[in-house]
Amino acid sequence: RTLIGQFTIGGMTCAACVNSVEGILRNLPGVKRAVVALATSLGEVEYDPSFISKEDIVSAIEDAGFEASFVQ
Ligand code: 9UX
Repeated sequence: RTLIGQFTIGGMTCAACVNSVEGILRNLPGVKRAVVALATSLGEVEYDPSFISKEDIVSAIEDAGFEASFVQ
């Protein structure tokens, strides 16, 4: 099963922030695809909910020093 989650991500100010957030997301177990956009502060993550929850995804982003909240 695959779900798509959309997140607002705060605190990204340069392209390297985007790369680091995408890298964090792509390394999480159960994450199949992750794309983050600097201009809109939005991220989209395709994930398997039997491995990871949207709350865990938010926590992983926040542990890296950014703010995150789940949109839908
Ligand atoms: Mo850019 Mo982001 O110099 O954590 S990497 S601000």
